[in-house]
Amino acid sequence: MADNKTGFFKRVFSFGKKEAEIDAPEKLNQPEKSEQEQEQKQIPDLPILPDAPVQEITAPEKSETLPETLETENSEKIDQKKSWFQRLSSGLSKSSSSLTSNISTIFTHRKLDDDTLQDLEDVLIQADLGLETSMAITEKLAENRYGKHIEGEEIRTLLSQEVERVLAPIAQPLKLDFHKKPHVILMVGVNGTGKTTTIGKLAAKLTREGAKVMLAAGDTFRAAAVEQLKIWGERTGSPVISREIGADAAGLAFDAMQEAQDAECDVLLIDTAGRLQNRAELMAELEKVIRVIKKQNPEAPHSVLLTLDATTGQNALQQVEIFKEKAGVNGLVMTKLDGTARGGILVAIAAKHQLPVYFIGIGEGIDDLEPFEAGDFARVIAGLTG
Ligand SMILES: Nc1nc2c(ncn2[C@@H]2O[C@H](COP(=O)(O)OP(=O)(O)O)[C@@H](O)[C@H]2O)c(=O)[nH]1
Ligand SMILES: [Mg+2]
Repeated sequence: MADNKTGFFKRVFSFGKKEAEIDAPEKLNQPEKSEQEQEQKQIPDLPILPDAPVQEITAPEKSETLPETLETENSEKIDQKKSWFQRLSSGLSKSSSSLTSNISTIFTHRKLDDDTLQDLEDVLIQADLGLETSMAITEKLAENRYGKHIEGEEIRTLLSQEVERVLAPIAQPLKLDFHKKPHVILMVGVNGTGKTTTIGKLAAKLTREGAKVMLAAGDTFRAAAVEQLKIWGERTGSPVISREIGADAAGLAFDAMQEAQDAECDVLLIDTAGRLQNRAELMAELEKVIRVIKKQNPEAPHSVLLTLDATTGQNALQQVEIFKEKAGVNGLVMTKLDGTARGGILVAIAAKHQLPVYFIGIGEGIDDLEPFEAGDFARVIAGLTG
């Protein structure tokens, strides 16, 4: 079914047996199913789900499948027509143009010497790439081109190569194992970083693929947050589990786990209230939510995703550290790469933390979230056009 489809989803989620082998090796020891049993399993309610175990699911082109009800804004319609690379380029234009214009300024009519190398290193550090990557780039340049005239284009190419080298290991697809029923994704992060929006965008991607998705409004502090999630629930046709304002978030998560299991959902996306990483009592509350989820299923949450707002720059590094320690974050989503000059922070985070970055957000719209691609990102940030 999926073999003839190509497109971005291949990079987004992996499904099926391959993943089950990785995540649940004990499944391999189970006896082979009879052909009849397998045949029965081939009549799924949800054709894309792991009942077709050897398939890696790919997505149809967005423009073909986007239901009309989701086309809410003209700007979104226009965006869909552009390729992802173009959209990424325009989203990241502030980051790349400030970087590349500073590089051009340094090298206009100047040779590559100690002064220009130092200036370049400063520019790269200012662009939030981190000391390690900035030094690696300047050292590489010094090795090969010291004392010579060098063109901006050559530096941009080298910059792109070095950035890609750092990012490649952490640009991974989010692997969803639908054998889990549900695969539980807990979304955590500082207030305003894009947790709820990212849940909505992910629910849209998943439901478009036919997955049965449930949402849990775990930000029980704010009525607006619950309403916001309900709107995403309506847009994506996903039921939303919510409680009255002020209710215990852990209790809600517990109930949502039960409901998602009873309803045989494929994915349960649990929202949480935003919290600063340095507020111990709020982090303890998050730990409690996780403990309670584990009471329902010791393997859950299967994915703990941290949303990072690219506009916050260096503070994101500390957020990763603490949320990783306290909440067992095992993947990142970087949001708001549009409209910031600080997109280079992704490179510093990659170099430091080695956590997979599954998605990047480049806008508020339903389609403004895409799987993270190291090569594209590196070329765009270095100001290369193709
Ligand atoms: N420009 C831009 N805005 C975003 C992005 N992701 C989220 N937002 C906006 O950021 C604000 C906070 O997002 P929200 O999901 O409520 O954050 P939360 O507090 O972590 O749940 C909202 O206005 C979102 O529309 C993004 O990738 N780009
Ligand atoms: Mg929220």
